Amino acid sequence: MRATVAAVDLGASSGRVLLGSVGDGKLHTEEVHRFPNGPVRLLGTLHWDVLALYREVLTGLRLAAELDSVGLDSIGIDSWAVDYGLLDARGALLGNPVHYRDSRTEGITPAEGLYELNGLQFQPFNTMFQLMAEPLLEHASQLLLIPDLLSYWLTGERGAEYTNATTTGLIDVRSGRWSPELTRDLPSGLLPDLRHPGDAAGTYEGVPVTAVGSHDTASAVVAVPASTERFAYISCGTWSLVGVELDSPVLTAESKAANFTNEGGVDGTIRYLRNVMGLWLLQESLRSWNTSLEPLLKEAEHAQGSVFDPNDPVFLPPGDMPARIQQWCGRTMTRPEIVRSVLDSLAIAHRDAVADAQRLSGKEVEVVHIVGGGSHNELLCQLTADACGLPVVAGPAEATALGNVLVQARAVGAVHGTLADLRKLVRESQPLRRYLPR
Ligand code: ADP
Ligand code: LRH
Repeated sequence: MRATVAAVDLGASSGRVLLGSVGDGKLHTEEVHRFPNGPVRLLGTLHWDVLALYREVLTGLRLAAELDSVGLDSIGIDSWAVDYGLLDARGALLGNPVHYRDSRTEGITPAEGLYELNGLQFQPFNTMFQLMAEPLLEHASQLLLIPDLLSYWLTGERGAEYTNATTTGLIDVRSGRWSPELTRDLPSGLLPDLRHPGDAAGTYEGVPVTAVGSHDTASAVVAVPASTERFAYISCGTWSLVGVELDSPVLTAESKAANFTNEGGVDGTIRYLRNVMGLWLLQESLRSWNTSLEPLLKEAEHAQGSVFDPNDPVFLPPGDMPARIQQWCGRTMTRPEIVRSVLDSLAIAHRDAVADAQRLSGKEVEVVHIVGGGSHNELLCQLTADACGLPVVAGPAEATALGNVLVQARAVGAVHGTLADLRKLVRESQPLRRYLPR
C-alpha cells in the first residue's frame, strides 16, 4: 500500500507543509508551502500570531490537496513545545497565545521535588510556570497546546498529544499521565484527555487527521537516520536539542543538577536531552544587522572567535544579540567574529551535552547525528565533530516534517515496524553528509 500524507511543521522561525508519499519501502517528500514565524510584541507582551499561522496551514493543505490528485490519506501537525491557547466554555480562544520568550516567567524558581515527579529540566517557560503567570486562567475552561489548538480548529475535536504534553511539566514521568499532584491547583477539566502518536484526531474536509509526535523535537528524533543504537542526536534549529534516546527516564540528583530533561518520545521512548540555546543566537544577530547568513558564514571560517556560555539566560529574550555577546566576551568584535564565536560556543556546548548524556545515562555513543536547519551549516557541523571527537552525520534538514510523515504513514498502514524501520527509510532516501573529527 502507498499513502500520501500532509505534514504541517511549525518551527519557531518558520513553518512548512510537506506532501509525503510512503509505500513499497520508499519515502518521497515535496515541500508545498513555507512561511516565516516569529514573535509579535503587543502592548508589552510577546505573542505568536496564531491566526496567521492557521491561515498558512490552510493554504498549505489546499496546495497539498491540489498537488495530490488521488486524495490525501492523512494530515498531521507538529510545532514547538510548551505554548498554548486557552478556550472559554463555548470553545472560543481566550486571548492570543503568549510566546515562551515573554518575560512573564522571569525569576520563577521550581518547587522542591518537581524533577522527581515530572523528570523535566528547569526552563522558566515550561507550561506549568507560564500558567502561574496567566491572567486568563480563571476564565478558561480548557487548555490546548499549539498543535492541538490548530488540530481543533481543523476538526472540532480536542485532545492533548502525549509527547508535547510531557513538555508542560504536568505529566507524571513514571505513569505517562497527567499528574494529579501537579495539576491539583488547576481548574478541573482544563487539560484534555491524552492521545498518542498514531491515534485518530478527527477529520478535516473528509481527510483523517492523525496525532503525530506533535512536539517538533519528538518528530525530529523519529527521523534521525541512525544505523546503530549507539547514537546521539542534535536537533539543530532555533534550539539545539542534544541527547540520546532511552527506554526509561534518568531521575538522579546528578541528572537534575546537569539540567537534563526526560521528555516523552514516540513509541514510549524517552528523549533524554539538554536544551542548548542554538541558532537563535544567529537568528537574532541577523535581525539586528538586517542581513543574511550565507556571506557571514563564509567570512566566519577564517575569523577568530571567543567562547561564551550560550545557555546564559541573558540570551533568552529577543533584543540586541550582538551587544549581549560582545558584553559577555568582554571585547568588541566584527560581525564574522561574532558569528564565529556563536559557532565555536555552540560546538563546545554540543560536546558537553553529548558527554553528559553518555555519563548520566550510561549509554555509549559512537556517532552524532545533526538534523534540522543547522545541518546545512557546514562550519557548525565540522566544529561539532571536532569538539566531540566523533563522526557527525548531517541531515536531513527537514527531519521534523519527515518524522511527522512517517508516523502518519505507519498509522494508515503504508509502512510497518519500529523506529529503527522508519529510520532506515530516512537513511535510504535522504542525502546525508559525513564529517570526521579533525
Ligand atoms: P526551527 O524549526 O526552530 O524554526 P529550522 O530547523 O528551520 O528551525 O532551522 C533554521 C535555522 O537553520 C536557521 O536559523 C539557520 O541558522 C539554519 N539554516 C537553514 N538553512 C541554512 C543554510 N542553507 N546554511 C546555513 N544555515 C542554515
Ligand atoms: C524546539 C522546541 C524545544 C523546546 C522549545 C520551546 O522547537 O520545541 O524542544 O524546548 O522549542
